[in-house]
Amino acid sequence: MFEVQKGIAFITLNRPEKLNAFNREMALLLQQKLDECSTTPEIRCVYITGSNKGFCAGQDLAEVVDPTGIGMQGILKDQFNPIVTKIRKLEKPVVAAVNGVAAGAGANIALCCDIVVAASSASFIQAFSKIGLIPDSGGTFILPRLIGWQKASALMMLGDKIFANEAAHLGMVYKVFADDVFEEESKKIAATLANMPTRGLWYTKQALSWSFSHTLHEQLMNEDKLQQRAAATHDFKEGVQAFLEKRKPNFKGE
Ligand code: LHQ
Repeated sequence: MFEVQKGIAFITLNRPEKLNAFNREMALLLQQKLDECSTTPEIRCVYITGSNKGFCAGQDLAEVVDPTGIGMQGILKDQFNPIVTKIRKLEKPVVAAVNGVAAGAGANIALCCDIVVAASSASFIQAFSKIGLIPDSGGTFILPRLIGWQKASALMMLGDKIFANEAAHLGMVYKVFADDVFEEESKKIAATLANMPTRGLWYTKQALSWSFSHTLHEQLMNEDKLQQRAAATHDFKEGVQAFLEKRKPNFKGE
């Protein structure tokens, strides 16, 4: 499901009977919607959640073994890798609102988003090892960077289910909200982001991504370059002006 409201694109993974596990159709549709988010200037934040009680149970395993289906070939190349790449390259903040269980590729797609929040009953499972696979969808890149090698290694090898509070304690999740206020609170975060200086947020996202593969010296130069760009935006001028005039800024995302 896809809906745009007040600068936020709400994407709901919607195969509730399978805890929103990805079949090929849903994976390609998500890619299409992420492209739409990228090219629509009015969209200034993307909010991804799951319908009903799950967030996403990863790949639909029934589709993998279906003799008439696509099999293993191309699942990562055509389905999950482009999703992760599109989220990381999207020049707008992406919020993962993890409302329920997030397993396998579903967990790692959530973790690659810019801000991950979870309902207190939500859980995360690196389910891959339980079926003889390796963690994919960027999990081996992002999880050790979020929580450290040792804990990532244990979660990935044991395939333990961890609940939202533990995930937050480990550093996988920004905030946990009680189930009854989760939707409201997580949408407030998206609303805040949609009214912020969108270009500056994109440069922040870029700088953070680059920090994984650059030295401090290179990163200082990257920051300088990106800061020049941020300083050239309308929103920087507006932010400074509003501060000096002691009023609320009116950012346009430009
Ligand atoms: C499902 C699924 C599912 C189909 C729940 N598929 N039906 C990359 C490369 C190539 C190939 C494979 O994939 C990948 C990337 C990956 O994502 S690999 C990891 C794939 N995901 C999993 O292994 C997780 C499988 N699911 C589970 O372990 C459990 O369902 C979890 C722990 C997520 C939730 O457990 P419960 O809350 O007890 O729910 P449930 O198991 O009863 O599931 C509810 C329904 O959803 C059930 O159907 P049914 O008809 O019995 O009501 C499940 O069969 C179905 N479902 N996940 N991935």
